[in-house]
Amino acid sequence: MMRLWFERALLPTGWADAVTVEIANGLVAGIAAGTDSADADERYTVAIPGLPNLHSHAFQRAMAGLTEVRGPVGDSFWTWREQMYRTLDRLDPDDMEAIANMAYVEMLEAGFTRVGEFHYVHHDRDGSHYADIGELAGRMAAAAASTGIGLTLLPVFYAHGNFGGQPPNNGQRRFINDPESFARLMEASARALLGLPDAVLGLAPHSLRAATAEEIAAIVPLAQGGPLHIHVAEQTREVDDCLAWCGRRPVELLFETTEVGERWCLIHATHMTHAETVRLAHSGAVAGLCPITEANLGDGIFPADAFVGAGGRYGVGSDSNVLIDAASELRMLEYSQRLARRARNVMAMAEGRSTGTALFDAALAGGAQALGAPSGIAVGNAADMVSLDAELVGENAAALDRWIFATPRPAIDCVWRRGERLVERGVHRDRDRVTWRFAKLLDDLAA
Ligand code: NGQ
Ligand code: ZN
Repeated sequence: MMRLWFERALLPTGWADAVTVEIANGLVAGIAAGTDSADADERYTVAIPGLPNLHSHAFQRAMAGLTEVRGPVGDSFWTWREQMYRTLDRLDPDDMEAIANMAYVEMLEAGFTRVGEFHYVHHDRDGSHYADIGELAGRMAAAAASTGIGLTLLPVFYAHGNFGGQPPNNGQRRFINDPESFARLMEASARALLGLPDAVLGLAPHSLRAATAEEIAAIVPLAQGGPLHIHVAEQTREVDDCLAWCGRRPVELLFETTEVGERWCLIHATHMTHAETVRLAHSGAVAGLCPITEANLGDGIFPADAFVGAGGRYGVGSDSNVLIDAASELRMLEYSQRLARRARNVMAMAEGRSTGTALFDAALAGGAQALGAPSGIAVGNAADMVSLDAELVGENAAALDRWIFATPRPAIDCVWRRGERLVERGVHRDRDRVTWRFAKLLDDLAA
């Protein structure tokens, strides 16, 4: 049994003072407020729960900052995707693991304690299957094991290049499965997670472009009750292509062909009519928002006020990992709403409510639902916690608002996963080793 003491801690009931957290076997075993610090093993200032990062493509961290130079014509999401496919053509399993290690170290340093890895690169560089079809899934699990981040692995089903079952293009060859090979991939992925204490296995049809409704129906039972994720309506071209093919919009089509409920997480869902927005909100599914990536790729702005006003649930993800930072995701989400609506404190939703607290609470609960693992500092939950630098964020109720909106440099001091302190003074214990390997890989890619 270990005891940590905090001057202030954000508990499910709100802020509490002089809090002792008891930890046993990686779980929170007891919480008491108004306690004496003398009995504690270690003392800290401000504690908040670790945040779930509900959507990541770890390998894309290798191209962060390398796609910001203008090309010959009309730079867009689709030209970025071509660059992404070209990067991918060169990565082998060791590279994939090294990049994931880097991304996961940065996630932990940023206050994310669990990641939903939307894992869609499965095959060798020529498209042939590895001897173990779960080779690369295993590399994601290995990166989670060595860095210590919690993992919800979402093996991705990808079979087509666009709506209507069109054939995939050459850049997509490493992603492709049919339902039969995907079933083997799911078995291999379950094996890869065996050594990880609280790993969760779900699955993800990549998008309605890459999977038909029939295929989605065929693979969903393989999740055995686990989380189900899908990209949807991120770009207006996707909406136009869907309308041209079937006369319906992507979110509409998904609801018509699939039973969408609380196990589902719809990534982006940027372009929805009001009716679609309300339908998604009422379904109980989570909207997986990736505000920094959506801005970076020029996707558009999610109709957050209508969605949350209708009771919609959301969480945040770092997606392309162009910048890994929990506070910045929440800030970007609020600021995009302010800019679009020429208003302030949009996501607070109620008079007297702090915007930072509303954003954080929603992302904590939505992320937990989407990743199939509870969050928050509560008895029985994994002891996944973050301490903030009290000098930067202060110690009053405004700490979350200051952390999200008003802190000029990283405010994270320590991060614990299952009670183990992985980050100290803002630095992960493996940072040097992981960074060295990652820098070498970037040099090789540039050569
Ligand atoms: C992905 N990324 O699968 O990595 C996608 C782009 C696609 C984002 N949606 C590719 N941000 O959607 O076809
Ligand atoms: Zn994505």
